[in-house]
Amino acid sequence: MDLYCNPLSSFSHKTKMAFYEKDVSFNEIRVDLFDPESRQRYRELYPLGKVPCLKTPGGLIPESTAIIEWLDQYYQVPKLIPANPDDARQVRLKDRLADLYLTTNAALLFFQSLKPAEQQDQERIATANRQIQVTYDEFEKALAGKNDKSLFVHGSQLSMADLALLAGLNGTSGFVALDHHPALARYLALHNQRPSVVEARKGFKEVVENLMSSARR
Ligand SMILES: N[C@@H](CCC(=O)N[C@@H](CS)C(=O)NCC(=O)O)C(=O)O
Repeated sequence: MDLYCNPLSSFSHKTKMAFYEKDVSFNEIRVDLFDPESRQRYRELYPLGKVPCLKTPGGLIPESTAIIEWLDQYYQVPKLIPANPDDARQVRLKDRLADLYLTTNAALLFFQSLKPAEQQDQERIATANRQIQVTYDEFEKALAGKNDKSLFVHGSQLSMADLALLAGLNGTSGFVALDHHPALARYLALHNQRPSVVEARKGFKEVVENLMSSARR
């Protein structure tokens, strides 16, 4: 299986964490999102040009959540989406909240921060900050009172919602501090040590630093 991804992409991290958690091997193909030729070549495979995207013998699967749903169907251990429909629905909801209001806004804040102050869109930045705060509040409620052994956003086991949340927090926590969200801060510190998380984020810091130093030049 070929997984098209990029080290800067939190949605790629989320997907890679699922592969590592399940110990399923894959062939990583890095798409250089900053190189027009590489982007064009990739669009011939997947016209929307978004990563991650998984090429399976049965066809192409785009979208981080859809990839994890597929993985969970064919490689069931450990389950990342609970079998119980109510639990599954809640995991999917938290996955959506993390993707739409954390990860997406982290990317927005990051790319805005690379622009000179006078070119930054303050309205979009304010909206992103507000959505992140509100989403932090939601996740704080889900985590409050849990001990380290069951510090997962739904129930007492790792799920797709945790992968989405960890991917999102990796980006947002650099912009919106977790000072007023102690359970979330403890959650991030704990899971940042998790081997799947460490492995999935390899290369991320270097790409971020390169982009920031080119923006300063
Ligand atoms: N909803 C998608 C979002 C994917 C996404 O936005 N990927 C970004 C990188 S994190 C991307 O490919 N950006 C390149 C582009 O928009 O052309 C998912 O969950 O996979």
